[in-house]
Amino acid sequence: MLTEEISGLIIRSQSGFFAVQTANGELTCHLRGRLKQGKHVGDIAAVGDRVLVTRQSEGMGSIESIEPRSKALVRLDPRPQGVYQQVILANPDQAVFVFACARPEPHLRMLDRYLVIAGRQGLPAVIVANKIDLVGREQAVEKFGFYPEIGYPVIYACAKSGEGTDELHQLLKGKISALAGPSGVGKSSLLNAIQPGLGLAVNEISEAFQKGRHTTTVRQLFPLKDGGYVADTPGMRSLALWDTEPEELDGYFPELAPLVAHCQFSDCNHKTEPGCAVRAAVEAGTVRPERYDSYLRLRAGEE
Ligand SMILES: Nc1nc2c(ncn2[C@@H]2O[C@H](COP(=O)(O)OP(=O)(O)OP(=O)(O)O)[C@@H](O)[C@H]2O)c(=O)[nH]1
Ligand SMILES: [Mg+2]
Ligand SMILES: [Zn+2]
Repeated sequence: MLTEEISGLIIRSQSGFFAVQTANGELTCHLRGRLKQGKHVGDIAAVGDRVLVTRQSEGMGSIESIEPRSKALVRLDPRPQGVYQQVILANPDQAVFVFACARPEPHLRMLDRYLVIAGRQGLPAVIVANKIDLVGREQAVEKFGFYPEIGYPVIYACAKSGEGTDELHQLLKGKISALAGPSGVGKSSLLNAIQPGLGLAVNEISEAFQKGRHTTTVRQLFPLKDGGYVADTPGMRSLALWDTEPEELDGYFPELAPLVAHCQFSDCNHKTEPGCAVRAAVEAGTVRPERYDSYLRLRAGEE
């Protein structure tokens, strides 16, 4: 007799086991042997993958098939037998980047790098500017206010007072979100403000990650009570721009992308060439020098 296949979502992975959320509860699953056959250059199944499973015994099951991923956050892991593609998160709907207005000072070049990574993976990105209590809204807008103009919404928040947390909650609802940001900016505090205990749970997982146990670490999607999941993605920084060609990079700077067609030379590097439309825009003040600087540094392969 054939066992019935049921659909589910991988919400946790640890040491070759997967927790799959189905309509009838959670099953701890392993991968069917045939899925592992052949040569693999990356994770076969990952958190965020939609799968078909069969129930084996009480609470246990097998993953029979994996739906093709729409997109994935991938981290390259150099191994002796070649570079391995670790899937940090499959099928994310959006990236949410949390920075603090102060303590720690926002490192906007890092944010720009994150934005390129999100763009590269086809992910809409939203910025959360937290700790507005430390600088006041006006100064916060001075720092982050130009991002919406180039296509990245900003939520101004204070985990302490709860300001902006409803807006963040609305953003996360019903979606799979990859959350990232430097340490100490208030990611856990914001999640706790949205749902008590959520930040704490996320912290435990991300601490294990930061201890460097990248290959054995647990990855997890945290469910929101009213639908949707958040995944902490502490490895965001190491999500290399590996296969990004320098010429391709301007495509991930929304304010630069439309300019390059107007450069005098089609192979313009936007550095010293005459008739460069990008540099002209920087000089005219329509492109922010900081963003241009981020662009040049990323293009040069800097971190
Ligand atoms: N003044 C102020 N402090 C905040 C705010 N949000 C968080 N904090 C404080 O900032 C510190 C770091 O907050 P966390 O929530 O642990 O930061 P995190 O981003 O989760 O940090 P990691 O887990 O290390 O990545 C804590 O002492 C919080 O109390 C805020 O809106 N205003
Ligand atoms: Mg935290
Ligand atoms: Zn140019």
